Amino acid sequence: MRSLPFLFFLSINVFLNAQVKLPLPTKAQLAWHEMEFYLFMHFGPNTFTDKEWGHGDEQADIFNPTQLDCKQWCRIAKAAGAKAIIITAKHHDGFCLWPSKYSKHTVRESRWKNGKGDVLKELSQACKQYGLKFGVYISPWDRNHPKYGTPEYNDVFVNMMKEIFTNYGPVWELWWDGANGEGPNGKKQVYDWDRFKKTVRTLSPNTVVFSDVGPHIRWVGNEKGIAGKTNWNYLDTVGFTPGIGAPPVEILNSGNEKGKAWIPAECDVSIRPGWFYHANEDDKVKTPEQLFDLFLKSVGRGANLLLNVPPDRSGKIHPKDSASLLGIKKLIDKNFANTIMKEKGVNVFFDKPDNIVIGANTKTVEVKEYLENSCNIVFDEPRFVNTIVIREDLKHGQRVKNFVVQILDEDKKSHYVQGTTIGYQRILTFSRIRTAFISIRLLDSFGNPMINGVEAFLIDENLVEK
Ligand code: FUL
Repeated sequence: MRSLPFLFFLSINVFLNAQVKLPLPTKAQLAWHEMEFYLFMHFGPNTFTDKEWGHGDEQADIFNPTQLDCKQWCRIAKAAGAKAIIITAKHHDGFCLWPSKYSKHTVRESRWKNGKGDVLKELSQACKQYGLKFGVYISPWDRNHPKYGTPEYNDVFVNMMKEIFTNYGPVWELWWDGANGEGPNGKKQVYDWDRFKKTVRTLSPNTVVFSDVGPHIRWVGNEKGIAGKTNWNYLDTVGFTPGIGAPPVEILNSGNEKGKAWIPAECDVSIRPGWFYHANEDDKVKTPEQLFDLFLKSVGRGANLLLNVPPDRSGKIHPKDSASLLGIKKLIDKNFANTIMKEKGVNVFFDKPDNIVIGANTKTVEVKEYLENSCNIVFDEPRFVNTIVIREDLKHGQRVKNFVVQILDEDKKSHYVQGTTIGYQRILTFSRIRTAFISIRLLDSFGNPMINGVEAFLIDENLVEK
C-alpha cells in the first residue's frame, strides 16, 4: 500500500509536470529524427591542394576530378545504410560546385568537363535515383567573393540559396557552417540571418536548416560525433547566433532541459582525421568498430550521425573508406537485427500486461504513475543481455529526465544502469549479465512518459560502449 503523503506528493508532481508546455517538433523535424545516419561529403579545391581551409585564391583549374561518379557515392551510401548525402556545395574558399551566376569562382571556370560540369546536378539526380535524401552545405564564410564583408554579400548568399533550391531541389537539409573570418577584402561579414531563414522558409519550407543554433537542427558542440549522455532536443536561442555568438559547447552538447525551442543535435564527424581527402590519411580511416562506437554515442543518445566520407581526387570514394562503411553496416545489422523481445519465452509488461511496446516505433504507451511503474522484461530461461534500447514518441515532446535499468543476475544480485534523457532513442550498453528479469524504471519526467519502443539485445561484447 502506498502511504498517503506519497500519493499526495505523486499527484502534485504529476499535476505540476502536466502544466509544463513542452516545445514540439515540426513534421519535418520528426521525419529528420528518423533519418538517424547519413553521409557528409567534403569535396572541392581542397581535395586537390591538400588543404583543409582554402584561401579562396586557388586557381579554379585545380578542380579536375578525373572520374567523378556520384552514383558510386550513392551506391556506397546505400550499402552503408546511410539515408542521405550532404555535399559541400561551397566551402570557405568560396568555390561553387555548381555554375552559380553570382560567383566567378565555380566549376564553370574549371577545366573539369571543359567548364560544363555541375556536381550538384549530378549528385541531386543520383540521390533521387538511389532513394537518398539530398542535402547541401553552403559556407556563409567566403574567402573568395569580392563582396564579402559588405551588405551586398548577403544578397549573393541569398541568391545562391535561391539557385540551389530552384535548380537542384528538393533540398532535405541545408547546412550553415559557423566558421567566420575575413574575406579577400580583409573584412568580416555581418550576416543577415533573419533574411537567410526567411529565404528558406519561403522557397523551401520543408528543408531543415542546420547551424550552431538551428533554426531546426543544432550542432552538437564538437566535431568528434559525440552527443551528451544527457541530450535534450530543446534549446534556448534568444540572444545567440551561429558561429562566435553561439551558446557554450557544453550547452550545445546536452541541450537545455527547459529550452524554448525544439532544436535537436546532429553529430558531424569525419571517417578520416581531416574533412577533405588527403592521400596521407589513407591509413587513418576509422575502423567499423570505431564507427559503431560513434553510432552508439550519437544515434544511441538520441542525435543523428552525419559521417563525413570525402571523395578523392578521382571523384570517387576511396576503397578504404567504403570498406569501413560496409563494415559498420554489417556490424549494425548483425548486432541489432534480432531483438530478444520477439523471441519465445520473453514477457514484457509496461504498466499493464496489455501495454506492451516491443521493437521500434510500434505503438505508444503512456506510462501513468511513472514514479511507481516500470517496464518489466521477464525471460522463461536466464540469458545474456548487454544492451537495452528505449524510445520516446517525440510527437508528445521529449519527456523523460531520469531512468534506471535494474538487471537481476542469477544470484539474485541487482545491477543498475543509470540513464537520464531518452529522446528519439537511447541505447544503453553494459557488460553482459545473465538474467531472467530486467526492469526499466522511469523516475522523473515532464508529465507522463510516452514510450514507443523497448528492446533488449546481446551485442558483441567487444562493441559495448567504452
Ligand atoms: C567546420 C569547417 O571549418 C570545417 O572545414 C568543416 O567543414 C566542418 C564540418 O565545419 O566549421
